[in-house]
Parts: sequence; C-alpha cells; structure tokens
Amino acid sequence: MAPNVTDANGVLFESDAATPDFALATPPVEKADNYPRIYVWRNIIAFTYLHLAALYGGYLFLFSAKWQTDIFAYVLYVMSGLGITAGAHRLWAHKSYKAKWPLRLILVAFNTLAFQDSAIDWSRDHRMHHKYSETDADPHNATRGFFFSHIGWLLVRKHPELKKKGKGLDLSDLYADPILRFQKKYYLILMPLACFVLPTIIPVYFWGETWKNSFFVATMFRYTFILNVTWLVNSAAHKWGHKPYDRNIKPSENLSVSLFALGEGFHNYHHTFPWDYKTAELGNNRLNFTTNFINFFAKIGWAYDLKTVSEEIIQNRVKRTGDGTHHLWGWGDKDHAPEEKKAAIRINPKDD
Ligand code: ST9
Ligand code: ZN
Ligand code: ZN
Repeated sequence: MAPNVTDANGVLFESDAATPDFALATPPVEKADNYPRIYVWRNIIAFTYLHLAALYGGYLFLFSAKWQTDIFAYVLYVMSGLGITAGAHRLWAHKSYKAKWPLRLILVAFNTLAFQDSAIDWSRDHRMHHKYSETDADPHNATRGFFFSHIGWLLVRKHPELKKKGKGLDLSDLYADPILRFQKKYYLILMPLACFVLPTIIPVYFWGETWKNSFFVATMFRYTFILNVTWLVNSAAHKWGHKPYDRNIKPSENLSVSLFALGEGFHNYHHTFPWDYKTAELGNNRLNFTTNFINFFAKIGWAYDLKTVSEEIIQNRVKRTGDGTHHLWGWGDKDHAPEEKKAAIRINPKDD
C-alpha cells in the first residue's frame, strides 16, 4: 500500500493515493441520502435576478453595445476565468504548481473579479469535492442530479455531513499566504469593486458607452456567463463524456465544456490525477488555455514546481480502470486496429 493513505474516499494530493497508480481502494460513487433541502431565499432571489439581467445583457451584447464593450466583456471573461482555473483551482485548491508573489497577486486580482467567493473558501469546498466526491460531503454532489450540481447547491444549506467531515480538512497552506488572507479579510470591499463597480464604470468613462449597456453587458452578462461555464464543470462534465481513465466515477471528458472553461473539461482525467497542473493528459493543450498560461509563466520563472503524471502511470491506469475509450498512444500501439493501419495514408513510408 502506498504511504499516507487517508480514510477519505477521494484523492486530493499525491500522498492521498491508495495504490501506486493513484487509484482509490473503493470506487467513490455513492447514492445521496434524502436530506431535506433548506432553501436560502436570498440566494434564490439574487440568482433569479442575475439570470434575467444576463439574458437582457446577452441581447444588448448582440444588438446594442459598442464593439469595445463586447471585447471588454470577453477580456474580463478570460481574466476572471484564469483567476478560477489557474488560481483558485490549480494553484490553491490542488497545489499542482507553485507561484511567486507577483503571479499570485495577478491571480488573486483575477479571482476577485470572478466573484466566486474568496480563494480560501473556494478551495475549501473544492477540496471537499475531490476528497468526498459524489457523497453527501461533496458540496455539489452530482448524484443529486444535474440541477443540484449546477446551481441548486448554492440555493440551499449545505449537508451536515459536509460540515462534519470538513472540520478535518487541512487549510494551513492557504492561511499561510498573506495575499490570500488579505483577499478574504477585505473581500466585501474588493469583490464589489472588481466584479461590479469598475467593469461598469470603465466602458462609460473610456469609450462613452451608455450606463445601461455597460451594466448589463460588461457586468451582469459577463459575470453570469462565467458562473454558468464554471458550474458546467460540476454538472455537464460529471454527466456526459467518455471515461478513459476511470470508468467507476461520474466525471467525464467533455470537450465542449473544456472549450469554454479554458481547458477544465477533461474531468475524468482531473478526478483521476487531481494534482496534475495540466488537468489533462499531455497533448490536449490546444483546448487548454490555462495550461498554456501556466507554461508561459513557468518560462519566465514566476510559476515553478509544476507537477504532472508520467505516461507510464497513465497507461497502466487506463488499462486497469478505463472504459476503453482512450485514444491510441501512437503509431504501432498494440490496440491499433490492423484495418485502420492498412488504410492510413503514409508519406515516404519505410518500416524499420
Ligand atoms: C460560486 C462558486 O459560484 C462556484 C464554485 C464552482 C466550483 C467548480 C469546480 C470545477 C473545477 C474547476 C473548473 C473551473 C472552470 C472555470 C471556467 C471559467 C471560465 N469545509 O457556506 P456556509 C462550515 S460562488 C469545512 O455559509 P451554509 C464552516 O464552519 C457565487 N467547513 O454554509 C462554515 O463557517 P465559516 C457567488 C465548511 O450556511 C459554515 O459551515 N457566491 C465547509 O449551509 C457555514 O458555511 C454566492 O452566491 C467546507 N467546505 O450555506 C454565495 N463549508 O465559513 C453562495 C461550510 O465561517 N454560498 N463549512 O468557516 C452561500 O450562500 C452559502 O455557502 C450556501 C450554504 C447558502 C450555499
Ligand atoms: Zn468534479
Ligand atoms: Zn479540481
């Protein structure tokens, strides 16, 4: 047995693995109990308004806003997306790489713009999501259905099992970072400024956009769009797609989600190897904007200690627990269908 096996039925860090290829002793999928939903009306009203405003914003985005405002909304989408993917997710929740303070500062600013709660709170929930995946202690437990894992979990009180098991979570690494402590302490001042006030003022001030277009397009539409893209990782990517790495879990490889979520839809891989900074197998970088972003900062030395899984480990795992949909390793793979090999076009062929 690998060292440091925890009693948790989920893998968070390398040392949590139960077997040498990082598998779990038991498959994590369980059925949710019938815990009653305690509605949080403040959130239900806020999210309803947000979505109505975003629909109107989407209309203005297409038919009324200046092109500068549309591009601005897109740039904010990418920035706040990176604050979640490269920041809260890969850096802080999973510790899959390390970052020097200038990069951490950029990421925390992007993360505040995304308004998905402080990076410390986001990471706490996300560590629970992996460690107790698809049980009652998982905040957006996908066994409770698409709606619950998408947005429903933000409209009700959390399951008592989550709060009980959550007490055992180690967050000392997050609280040790003064940048994260600062963000959490001043969140209620920084977040409204970054997510709502500045994005509304900038288009009006710099290119004469109307207040209406600015508020509904650059702020409400942009924010709600990113929220839904993020939530799709919890709902769609826990429901639809292949499972080449582990067929026993719900998380799946979902290319459409990856496209919008800056490379975060390769979710079967990510739940199988959660500490890989790429959150995908090597070779999927085309759709993985976040990996390219981290690679760029690794080149200039601001990102370092990037962790990734060796091809041998992946191959072993695919053979043992995959659903058989993994693409071939390359030409000459023993699973390569002979008909397909025969039909392939080869330029200047030579077998040696
Ligand atoms: C939002 C977050 O939308 C979205 C996160 C999505 C995650 C996606 C992951 C996918 C992978 C990454 C892909 C990224 C792709 C991005 C692409 C971008 C282009 N552990 O929470 P409370 C305890 S946020 C341990 O109030 P309630 C603790 O004692 C949207 N303990 O629970 C806590 O007290 P304190 C904006 C825990 O009362 C106490 O319980 N934000 C844990 O049941 C109370 O905690 C909102 O709308 C834990 N995990 O309320 C706010 N959790 O905190 C939404 C709790 O003092 N949230 N405890 O230590 C809420 O209003 C409430 O949390 C609630 C539950 C109503 C949902
Ligand atoms: Zn997941
Ligand atoms: Zn994760």
